[in-house]
Amino acid sequence: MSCRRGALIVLEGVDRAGKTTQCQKLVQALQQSGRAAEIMRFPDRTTKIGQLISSYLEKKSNLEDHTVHLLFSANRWEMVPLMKQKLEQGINLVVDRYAFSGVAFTSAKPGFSLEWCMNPDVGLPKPDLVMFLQLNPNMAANRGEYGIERYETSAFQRTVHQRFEELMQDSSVNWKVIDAARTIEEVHKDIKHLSEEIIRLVENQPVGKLWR
Ligand code: ADP
Ligand code: 2DT
Repeated sequence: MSCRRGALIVLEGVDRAGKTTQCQKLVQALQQSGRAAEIMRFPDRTTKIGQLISSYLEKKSNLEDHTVHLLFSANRWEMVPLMKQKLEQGINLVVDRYAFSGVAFTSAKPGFSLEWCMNPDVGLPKPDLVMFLQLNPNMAANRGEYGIERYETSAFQRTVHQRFEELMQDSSVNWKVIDAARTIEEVHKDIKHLSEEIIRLVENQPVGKLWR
């Protein structure tokens, strides 16, 4: 291969586990050590599909549950050409939520199986590493009140957490559980170490396909 590819690194976890804080710190740290790195987040609310999702999350509009699930997935698929391009250029992508949030949140609704929820995301670029920021609900509660968006209730979040636990049983995905109850710096140190390791490991390997 002529050029080393970037790694696709995903952070997942329940609300207020520290995903956004840690994505920003990781990108900064990678850049400071001379590596190209960019942040991405899903949903990406800037696209037309993202705007439909944003309006739904803000409870300004209602969408049927299957429909909104497929929109979240479409919002990832529409970014795939750009993601592939950046990875090929050697840019490491640090992603705040991905298909795992998609499955965990929809399957927390009554009548949705994990399998049905996973299907639309089968074949997406497969993350080289998925770090799950583990934080118990009491600790999360100490980090501030829930917001007013859809899904921001403790009962729903508990079910989402159970779904994440089920998804983490899948050994085809490179899951790492991170204890997110520690200080921001302690959590960052682990995340940076695991990320640097995976960046070196995959630089000459092709990007995989998720759940295929
Ligand atoms: P998420 O993106 O998972 O919802 P954020 O990164 O937005 O979480 O963090 C939620 C809140 O908790 C923010 O106010 C942030 O400053 C704070 N926070 C993040 N990580 C920690 C930590 N390790 N210890 C204490 N507070 C934290
Ligand atoms: P934030 O923008 O605060 O992360 O909240 N969600 C996210 C889904 O239901 N399906 C998905 O595919 C994704 C990526 C999680 C976004 C909210 O949307 C939920 C919280």
